[in-house]
Amino acid sequence: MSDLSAAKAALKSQRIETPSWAYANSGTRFKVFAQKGVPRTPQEKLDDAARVQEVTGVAPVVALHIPWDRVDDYAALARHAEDLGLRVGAINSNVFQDDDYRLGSVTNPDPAVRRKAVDHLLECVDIMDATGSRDLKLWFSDGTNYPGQDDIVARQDRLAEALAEVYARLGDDQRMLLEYKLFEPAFYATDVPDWGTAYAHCRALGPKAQVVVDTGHHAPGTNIEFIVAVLLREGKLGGFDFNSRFYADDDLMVGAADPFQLFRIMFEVIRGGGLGPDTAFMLDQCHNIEPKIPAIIRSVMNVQEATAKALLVDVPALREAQRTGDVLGANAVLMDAYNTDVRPLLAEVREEMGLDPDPIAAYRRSGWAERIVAERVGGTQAGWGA
Ligand code: LRH
Ligand code: MN
Ligand code: MN
Repeated sequence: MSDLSAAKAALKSQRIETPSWAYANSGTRFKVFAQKGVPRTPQEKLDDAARVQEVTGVAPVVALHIPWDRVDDYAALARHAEDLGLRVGAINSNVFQDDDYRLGSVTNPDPAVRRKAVDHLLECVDIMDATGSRDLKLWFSDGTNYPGQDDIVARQDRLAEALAEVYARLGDDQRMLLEYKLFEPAFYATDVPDWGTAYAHCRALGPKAQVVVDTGHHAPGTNIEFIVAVLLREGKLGGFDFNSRFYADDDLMVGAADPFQLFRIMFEVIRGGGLGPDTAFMLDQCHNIEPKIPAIIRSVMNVQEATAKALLVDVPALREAQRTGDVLGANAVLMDAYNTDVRPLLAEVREEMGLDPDPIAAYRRSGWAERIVAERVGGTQAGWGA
């Protein structure tokens, strides 16, 4: 798309979902560095998310994580979101932080543990009903550490059975997003290690089951945009967990490590018709050493910049170069778009949306950072880290 007004319209309507846990303290397995002013409750995480939305205008959706965001009254939490101009995004389930899950959750050899895990997933669907959330996000830490520890295929069968029970519980407008991850915490065989395994389960389940691509969950060198293109072609791309990695599942700001990869991903998203609301553009990040709210604003801007560049690709010129076998010409079309400075275009888009052209500066001026340091004492940990 090289039509500027169409590109601007697409940028204005794109929605980026921020994760509640990115607002809270987090760390590595070695240390959680507590920051001043972090939220103490799920409500306060939403209060911070509203500041990101205020200055970016494209981040009105907030993903929750259960039990990290456990409250007595989820409908009231959703009303709090609504009062702030937000809505509740994906409900992220957690069947990885309990002693019972040492040998797995839904793939555990013990049926009682599997029951407990499935009951949690069903509870997450209840929370979706109460909050109006569309997406149930499933990530399983299940797997084995040693060859022979358990039967690989039996574990797949148990997984399929659990997913089928949860799938049957979904409402008409609800979806299940299945996330894959190559390794960690299982080090020999993860039960959902790759997009192929996730795809096979989703395909068997039906149209409400979709794959979610966490950009940090692949082996180094994996061509993630190829996976995105194939999933879109199959109608099975449910969304993204965006973040950056240098080594493993680093959960750094999206677009920080490899903005070119993010551009290539967004180009395939646009090419495959995936920029609309059927794709959940979620962040899944932890800001361990940097200030959290500005880091989330920066991440939203990084996604917007990659999207803007991808929208600027001269597709007719690209197709012509491809048709005539002009290898260098085709590559040059993509690189021209990637090398365009889209910051003035995004500043214009923001001004047309009634926003400050510089979201970070607008946030700094708002005084919110000073206010939360003064008002909030004893922030909570997201649930990550030691
Ligand atoms: C697992 C994961 C998954 C979890 C989130 C906190 O590594 O990416 O999405 O729910 O981190
Ligand atoms: Mn993730
Ligand atoms: Mn992860």
